[in-house]
Parts: sequence; structure tokens; C-alpha cells
Amino acid sequence: MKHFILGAAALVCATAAHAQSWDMPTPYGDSTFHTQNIAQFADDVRAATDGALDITLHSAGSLFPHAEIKGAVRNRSVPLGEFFLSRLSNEDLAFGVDSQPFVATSYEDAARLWAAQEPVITELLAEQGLIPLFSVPWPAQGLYTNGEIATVDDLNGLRFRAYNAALEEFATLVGAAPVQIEASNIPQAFATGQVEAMITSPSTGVNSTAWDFVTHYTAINAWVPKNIVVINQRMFDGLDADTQAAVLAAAEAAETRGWEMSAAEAESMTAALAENGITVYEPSATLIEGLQGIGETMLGTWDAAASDSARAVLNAYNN
Ligand code: PCA
Repeated sequence: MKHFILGAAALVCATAAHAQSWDMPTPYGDSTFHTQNIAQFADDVRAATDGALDITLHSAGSLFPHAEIKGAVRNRSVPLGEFFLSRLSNEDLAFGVDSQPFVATSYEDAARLWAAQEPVITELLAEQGLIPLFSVPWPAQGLYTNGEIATVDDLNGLRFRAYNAALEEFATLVGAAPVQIEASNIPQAFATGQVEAMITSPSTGVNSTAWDFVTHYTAINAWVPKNIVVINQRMFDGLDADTQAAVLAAAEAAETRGWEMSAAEAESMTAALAENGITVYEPSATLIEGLQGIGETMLGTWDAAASDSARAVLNAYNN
């Protein structure tokens, strides 16, 4: 009897030791569709593994600040995490193609660009022991200001919120003053006068209640940037085959679902901006021409600094 009890206890321990709890950081808040999509991903993994792999999401940069998430996955502080893909453009410009103005401006373009980018960045991330699980775009990026913007000259001198190096370059080129602010800090940055204009999606505009601090929005649809979820290769390899398959299946479903959520939000969140009192206007031809000129300048700078990997992405996309 004693043996039996000990045996049963050992079995319980073995099962408990087998079940794994994983922490997953993301920079974005709970109302963000990306975060909701990842919560569903975690639920799917939990269900498919009967609770053997339990992923806990830590939103709004609560576990690691945005800039540290990739490194935390790399050094196995956490097994997996989400971040804004083009933030890695300082490592290789291949990561930043989706944030170059007027390269890919629709979901169709963005899907072709991701098809061109995925194999290249998969190789680059493998060198760091990281595997991409899925990538989902934000709705096309629009312009938030106080008052209507008729030409790029109207942006001159504005304190401009930026979220990556490309947007910082953009702001500088239009004569604005870029300030790096995380998405979850946008309301505070406007409230304190740190910034007075921004380019971001209708989703982030709504999530940060943009009507509290700007009056006008125009869908310049200049680029369709993506988030990416990466997993540490050694942590993935440490899972049994069934659990690995469950993670990959949930990731594939999350990518498909995330692109659909994004497209739905492009419309519903633009409508929500208007419903909350923001004046949503069509960009003038002059404004778009001016912005395209900035885009060309930026692409020239990009091209001069591009690695072979970065060029391979753009060539595959253009051909
Ligand atoms: N929202 C995020 C990234 C792009 C977007 O639409 C942000 O503004 O930080």
C-alpha cells in the first residue's frame, strides 16, 4: 500500500513537472486587437495541450519594456514575446521594409511584402536562436493633428510622436521634432504637451482616445507595419512533438485571424474616430505628393545603407 501511494505521488509530480507555465510579454495594451489575438493564441495552445502548456500574457510592457522584449526572448528570460518588427531595422534593414512610406500601402501589398520578408528574416532571427511564430499587420497608418493638414509644410515645427527610426526620419524630413513614445504612453504624452501630432493606425488612435487631444485624422495609408511573435529556439526544441505541433498550429491560426482582425479594424476604428468627434478628411493630392516625395528620399537613404538581405526582400517584393 505504501508503495502504491508513493508511486501515485511520483506520478502526480511527474505530471505537474511536465506542465509548463510560460510568460509572454507584449508592449501593447489589453484593448489592442493584437493583444486580443495573442490571448486567443494562448487559449488555443492551452486547449490543444490539455493545459500542459499554459501561456500567461503580460501586456502594455508590464514585464519588459518594448526595447527589451527581443533580448529577453533571446536570453531565455521568457520563452516567447511580441514586438514591432521594424524596431529591429537597426540590426538589419530587412526588418524595416514594412515601415518605409509608400512601399506597401494595402493589405494585398503587405501580404506580398511579408511573403518576401519572412524567409529572409527567419534566417536572420535563426542566427540569434529565435524562430518567428506569426506576424500580423496594423491597419494602414494615418495622420492625427489639430486642424487640417493641407501640405507637408503644415507639419513643419510640430512635436511629432515616433515609434521607430523610420518615423523619426520622416518627422525630421518634414521639419517636425520627433519624440519616441510607446503606444501605451500616447495619451500622457499629448496631455503633457510632449507631442502634438502623430502617425499611427485608427486602432491605436481609438485605443488611446485620440479625440481627447487631436481634432483631425486623415488616412494617408502610407505604410502597413507589422508586429511579430518570436519564440526561443531552445525553448521550442524542449517541447515534446505534440506540444510543438500545437504551438505551430495555433500560431498559423493566429496569423490568419490577426490579418482579418486588422482589416476589420481599419474600417470600424476609422468610423469610431468619427463617432467620437474627430474630423476624418480625405488627404489632398498636394499632401500625398509631398508625402510621396519624403518616401522617395527615405528609400534613397534606405537603399544606400541596405544589406544584401534587405535588398533581397525588396527585390523579391518588386518582382
Ligand atoms: N500602432 C503602434 C504601431 C503601429 C500602430 O498602428 C504604435 O502606434 O505604436
